[in-house]
Amino acid sequence: MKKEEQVGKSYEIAKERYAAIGVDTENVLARMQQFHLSLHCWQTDDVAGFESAGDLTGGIQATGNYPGKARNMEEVMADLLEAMSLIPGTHRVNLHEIYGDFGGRFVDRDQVEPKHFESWMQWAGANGIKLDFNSTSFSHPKSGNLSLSHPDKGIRDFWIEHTKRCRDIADAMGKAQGDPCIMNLWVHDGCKDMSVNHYLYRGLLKSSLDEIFAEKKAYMKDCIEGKVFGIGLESFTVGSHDFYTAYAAQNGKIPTIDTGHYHPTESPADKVSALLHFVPELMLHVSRPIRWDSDHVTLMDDPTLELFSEIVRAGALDRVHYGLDYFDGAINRIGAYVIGSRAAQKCMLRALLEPTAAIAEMELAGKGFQTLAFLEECKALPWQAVYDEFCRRNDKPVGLDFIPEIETYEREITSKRS
Ligand code: RNT
Ligand code: ZN
Repeated sequence: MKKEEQVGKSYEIAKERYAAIGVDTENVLARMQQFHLSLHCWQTDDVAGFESAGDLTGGIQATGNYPGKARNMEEVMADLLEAMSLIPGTHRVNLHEIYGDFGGRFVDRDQVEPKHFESWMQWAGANGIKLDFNSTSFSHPKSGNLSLSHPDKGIRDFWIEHTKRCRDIADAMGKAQGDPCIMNLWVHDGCKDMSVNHYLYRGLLKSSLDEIFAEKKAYMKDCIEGKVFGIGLESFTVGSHDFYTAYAAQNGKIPTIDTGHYHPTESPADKVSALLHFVPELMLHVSRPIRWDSDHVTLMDDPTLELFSEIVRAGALDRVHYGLDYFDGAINRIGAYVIGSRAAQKCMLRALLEPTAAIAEMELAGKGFQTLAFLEECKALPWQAVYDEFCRRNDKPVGLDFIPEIETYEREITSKRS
């Protein structure tokens, strides 16, 4: 039997199995088509960007030196299109400020303008891709341990200016694409060691944010991302989860949940139903932390399944923006993109295939064992046949068929980069 035929037959059986528990797989497939990931451009080059050849700083680290990383804008664009050609559905691209088209000149962060992203906007338009954006505080001589919370007004103003300009760029992108550009703000600000100025730093960050957000923008949305600690900034993080949660709730901003930014036994998934009662929307940075915020390639693991299930169970599918945020330089970077993106889709698919309403009713009726039995059964139902069908309908490789495609691209393109 040919693979195409196998996929079709398996799907027909899966459709019946799901119908038997009240799940309409056609409806789920239609919703999957509307599920857009925001692919983080920084997976192509280990967060290097086009500004300088300096080291990655700011408490983050990309490990591995697999050959073939993208060296310029054309290569980043080509790699993104290659990855997208192997992922079913339509997806967005998430840019960092350091990936601007600077024309070979040095454009400092307080000088950046929408024109530096003109070529990205054209490329996105031509390929039917929507863009999201990030300000960049790391890897710059003016960003030591502190940026927006720096006690020196000159340095603080530099980063305020940078972030305001990034909002202008995001706004221009949103306007051009006729859909809001989701702009994330993450600053690494923190202390390596003991500090008695925590309250001061957080006060400064708050007033910097107030200044940055003072101007209303019609075509972009602001997200703020906290974390626990960064490398070299182990003792204190100014923009902690609590800080940004309170700020977002008070100011109607969007918290970013990066799945690597919590204590090891803390559940990012559990935050969904709590935060969504107080903030308008959520942004995700789906990653895979191994012992720390290591940004390993996203997999279909329990934390990610739980996160997507909580979103679906809260009926909040359209209140969440689905960014990815991992950067593994140890394996083929296109392969990393494709595995992580498809894993995130599988998590969403499995969440959508749950007969949530029926289980919720059982739970409310006090039917404890039946609830557990259903949840347990869902793990083993033939969701994979539905994912394969999703790939087939999108004319994308089914199963492992993306491996030879990536190997060809490696042989012909990425392996030739020095
Ligand atoms: C760092 C944050 C941040 C970055 C990107 C590159 O810990 O997760 O989102 O990974 O902005
Ligand atoms: Zn992140």
